[in-house]
Amino acid sequence: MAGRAGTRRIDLAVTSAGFVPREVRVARGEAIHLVVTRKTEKACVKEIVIKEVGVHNELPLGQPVEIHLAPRAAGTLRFACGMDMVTGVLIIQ
Ligand SMILES: [Cu+2]
Repeated sequence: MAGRAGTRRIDLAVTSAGFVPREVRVARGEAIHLVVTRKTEKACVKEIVIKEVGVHNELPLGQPVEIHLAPRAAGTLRFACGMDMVTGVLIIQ
């Protein structure tokens, strides 16, 4: 189990263009700490959903929201807004 020191921080912003970046690459088994900040009112992204791992968090404007993940299997995890319209992907290799 990785401690905080071994956890990589990845910043994810929500802008009028959607999630930035839209694609994040992660090593299998790597502990990551996603820090998601919604920076606009002009997007429908008011929450982030990562269905496969049961993540569903509100994204209050301007408040960083922390999500801890340690994907064990290679593959992709989609992240999306609550309506599944604005999306991005975590690529686990
Ligand atoms: Cu939406």
